[in-house]
Amino acid sequence: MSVRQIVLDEFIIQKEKDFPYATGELSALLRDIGVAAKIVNREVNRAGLGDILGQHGSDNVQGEAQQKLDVLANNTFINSLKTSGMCAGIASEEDEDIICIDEDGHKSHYVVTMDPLDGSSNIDVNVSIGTIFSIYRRLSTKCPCTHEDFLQPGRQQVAAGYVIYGSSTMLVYTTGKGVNGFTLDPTIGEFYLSHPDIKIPAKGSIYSINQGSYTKFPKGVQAYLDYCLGIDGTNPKPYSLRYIGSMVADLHRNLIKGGIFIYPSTDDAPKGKLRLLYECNPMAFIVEQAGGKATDGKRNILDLKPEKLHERTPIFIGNTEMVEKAEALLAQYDQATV
Ligand code: P6P
Repeated sequence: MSVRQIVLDEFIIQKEKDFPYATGELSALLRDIGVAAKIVNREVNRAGLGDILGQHGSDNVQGEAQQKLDVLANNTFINSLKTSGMCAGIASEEDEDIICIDEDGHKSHYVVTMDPLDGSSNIDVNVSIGTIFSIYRRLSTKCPCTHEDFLQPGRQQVAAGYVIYGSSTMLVYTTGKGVNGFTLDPTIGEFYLSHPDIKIPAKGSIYSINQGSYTKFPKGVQAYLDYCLGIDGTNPKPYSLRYIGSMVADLHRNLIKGGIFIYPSTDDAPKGKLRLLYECNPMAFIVEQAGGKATDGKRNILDLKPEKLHERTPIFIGNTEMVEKAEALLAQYDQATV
């Protein structure tokens, strides 16, 4: 008789034993995120059937046109976290400032940063998109929470994860003791453990970057791309370019198959495009836990001290060997990537 696969909630509770002082608060918070992911999944999967496609008619704090699903996903996760009673505050890529939840004095110990729907420009063309989140222990002790609770180095994350709404919907997360992936069975609305203890392959032959911006990249990045393509003659087996334009999808593929994802600085965006709090820190925590590496071209992403809620950083993330090859070429061309 085949052993029934374990569901997300059971797994979270089982793993609580890894933390001797666990109060169950973090477990409850992770379960609440799982519930919100199921609600967003339902809307994403029927996006073409209702009036949920297209632009919302507003811009987010990044100045990016919000898709209707961006707003729905943001509100869904905020509402789920507000009612959980386990979250003291939220910083969302979609909102200019933090959202403090503890006005009623309930002393939650955790805050959440999130990109509620990353890659949303791909919604209308049915390309995989995702949700990305981090959980930190709050530093403040009084209610409400403060900005310092959210401006912690990524190394302080207690958990990080993403949901990929793709050919199947998966939730992948870490609490600092490895990375585990769960696949949603939509017929019963349960996430089942499908990818236990994910490790990024030691070698990779996929590179992911918006190569169309080649001429705007630092010379060291151009040199790395020339290496990937075999143009500089030193790479015996040129790599394959795979780029979806949805960070969660690109990173999930590279996590499973091996590869490097790069969003570097460019002439017109010296800090790159991706946000440190909402995209780079959670993904760096996950990839590092899976045996990979994530830097800004020089410094480990998780060691960066955020100064602003929406600050951006260049990112080189994936196999350690590939990231270090890119870093070596950046150093050789002595290009400051930040
Ligand atoms: P570009 C999506 O808008 C996003 O934030 C990431 O998911 C993705 O990796 C990146 O931007 C794509 O940016 O400039 O290549 O279109």
